[in-house]
Amino acid sequence: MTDKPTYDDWKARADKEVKGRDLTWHTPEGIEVKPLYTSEDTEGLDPGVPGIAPFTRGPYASMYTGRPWTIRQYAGFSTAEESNAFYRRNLAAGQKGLSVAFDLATHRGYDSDHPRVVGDVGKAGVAIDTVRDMEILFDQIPLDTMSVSMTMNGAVIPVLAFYIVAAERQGVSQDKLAGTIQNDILKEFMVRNTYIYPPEPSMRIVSDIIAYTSANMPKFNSISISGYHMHEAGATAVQELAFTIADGKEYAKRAMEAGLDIDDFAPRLSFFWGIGMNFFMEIAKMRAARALWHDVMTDLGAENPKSKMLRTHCQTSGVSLQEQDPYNNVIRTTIEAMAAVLGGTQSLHTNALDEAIALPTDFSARIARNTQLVIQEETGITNVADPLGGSYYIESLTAALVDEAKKMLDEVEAAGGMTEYVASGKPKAQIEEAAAAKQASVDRGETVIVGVNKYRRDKEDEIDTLDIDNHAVRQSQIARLEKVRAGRDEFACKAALDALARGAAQREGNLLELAVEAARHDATLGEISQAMEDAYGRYDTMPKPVRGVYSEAYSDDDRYRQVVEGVKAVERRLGRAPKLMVAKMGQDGHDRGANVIASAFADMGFEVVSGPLFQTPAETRDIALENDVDAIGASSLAAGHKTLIPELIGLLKDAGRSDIKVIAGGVIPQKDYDFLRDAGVQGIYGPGSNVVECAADVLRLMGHNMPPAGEDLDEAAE
Ligand code: MLC
Ligand code: 5AD
Repeated sequence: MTDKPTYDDWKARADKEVKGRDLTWHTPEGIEVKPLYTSEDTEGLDPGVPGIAPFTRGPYASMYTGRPWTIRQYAGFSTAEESNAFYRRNLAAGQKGLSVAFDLATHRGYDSDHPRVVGDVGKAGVAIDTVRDMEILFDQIPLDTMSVSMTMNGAVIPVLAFYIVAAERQGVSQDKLAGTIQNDILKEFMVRNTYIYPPEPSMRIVSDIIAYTSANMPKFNSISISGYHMHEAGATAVQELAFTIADGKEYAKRAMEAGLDIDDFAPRLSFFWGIGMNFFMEIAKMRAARALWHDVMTDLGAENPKSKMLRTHCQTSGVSLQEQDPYNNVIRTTIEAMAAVLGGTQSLHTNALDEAIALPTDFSARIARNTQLVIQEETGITNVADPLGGSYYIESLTAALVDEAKKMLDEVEAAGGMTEYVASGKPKAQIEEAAAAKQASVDRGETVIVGVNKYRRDKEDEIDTLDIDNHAVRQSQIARLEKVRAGRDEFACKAALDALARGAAQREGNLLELAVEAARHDATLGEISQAMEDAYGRYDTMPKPVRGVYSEAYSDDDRYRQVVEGVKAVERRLGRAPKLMVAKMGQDGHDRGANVIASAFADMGFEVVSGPLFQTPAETRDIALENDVDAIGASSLAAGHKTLIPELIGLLKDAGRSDIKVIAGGVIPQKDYDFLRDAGVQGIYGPGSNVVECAADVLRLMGHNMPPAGEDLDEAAE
């Protein structure tokens, strides 16, 4: 009998084949992935079985063999009527649960008639101002049987109150409501940015909701602790894992400090992961998360196994999808959906192929939904629980992620817990560094994106995308708001709002309970938010872009050096560095793109002024004039570009400063380019733009002609 071949035996063979080339892969999380895994890697690693602690292999014993994951497509746009019709079409076509996307005005606690949100109403989600809107949103959808997730964090109190009261008006009592509210404010301060109040009162809101739902809504998940947005902001798998588990621990500790028994609320804490293209890493991440959560909850004293059992929703990655060659996005989403399922998700959203440009159309939503239906019903994947369990690679990657995340969790603990750590700005900065490094790696072609930085087509196909008439939505919302205000008992409504304001100011009562009362009297979302804002104030932060990531990644790159030289030439001419303001107008808080641009341009020698989030065009103009900038880069990811950017250009003109160049970047459909150019926008940089080329272009706008990409430095110097 011959001896069993070892890893070393294999390595000797492989080395010969590749002539000694090092085949180790260093992942962005700093994990070394070997070219082969064997039983030697899993000695001592036993992940157990699904449904039994530590749940590494899945929360339920039978997993999909008993019940498949919930096909839960996140959606919402325009008015409640239109979103309701969209939901009902989707449910008829095989979707199983609902997931509501609210518009940006709603997220930030403003009624649709508020002057700050003129460009935001009905964009990126559905506009909800009153219980009446919520009733329309769920018209003919039975809330006692349909599980509904609502992605709301900032204005979480009024939105959940509206949902409870809308159900009441449907004849469904709150104890029957099954669903989830996102209610995860810590990650808003880190990456998603739709907070309203400062961190401390925001944390009180989270625990008041946990207290209220655990007492009154036994089937409702009080929170969806989300790594997804960190992932989208550029976090590595280890960062996403560690910061999310740390967030969960922080919420549990706060609820316990508020007097709740851990086993009374922990079974209804749920999670949410982003699933990107690093296939096996994503599967391992989900398994590692379950093992970590089990340990964290055990340490906190939980006894009920359900308290230690991590259940999760997943969404395929938005940032992994591209504007160029968009049908490739169907392939990407399929692969990511497979990772989510092989990782054992309970609920899943698959993105639509037009993600990089607009919200889904009926067509693109159908393909996205069918991706899940095909996996569920055609592949046999659901017939075995955790089919990858025992894979040498998966098990050792899972263990490596647990170890790495534990180190980061210890750091958070040493800093005094996640609220403190978030307040220090460290996790945000770490994620932004990872994001800038990733962008640099894409720009340099080290990370391949098919159809974007490799195999790019000469001419792109046009695809139909959804356009929302934001003006019409706003008009119809305003009309309904007026009707609701005219029809309510003003005295009772005011009394309920006053009680809420007192509860907020004096730390008395439960804020959700008080808001439910106000909602029963038809108080609006803006009024309920304002009642709490009076006590807490509105929270502002200034972006602080990271430095040095681009210059390091590009230290040996000729084109980069050319651009840096160009910046210096402009500097010599002007007697100061060229100045770019990076502006985020409207209520859209997606700032990964803006931060990457700010950080890269600063590295290339520009003076960068980063405007605060949520500006009006007039505020942007003021900052631009104060700082006497040469150009303004408006970053737009949520469809406000057609209103906000032209308004800014008009204001600059009125101020006699049409010399300030306005450029635009982000999620902007090609079909809007002409409109923006006619409005005076001088450069438009959609998804997939190369940041260094973008800087070269900005120099050109400033009258400094760069040689085209590809010419070397010597030619350029001639
Ligand atoms: C499940 N069940 C089983 C079973 N599997 N029973 C027997 N055998 C099995 N194999 C039971 C469960 O116990 C449960 O009942 C019921 O079936 C439903 O299963 P679930 O696992 O709870 O699934 P679901 O209801 O879909 O809940 C999934 C969840 C939840 C726990 C992850 O929190 C959720 O739906 N989250 C969605 C979050 C979401 O959509 N977010 C969108 C964010 S978009 P029981 O009685 O035990 O409840 C976003 C983007 C942005 O954030 O930035 O805007
Ligand atoms: N409808 C559908 N999907 C949406 N997303 C965000 N808003 C909506 C909406 N209104 C998805 C996108 C985005 C992620 C945050 O959620 O995929 O990348």
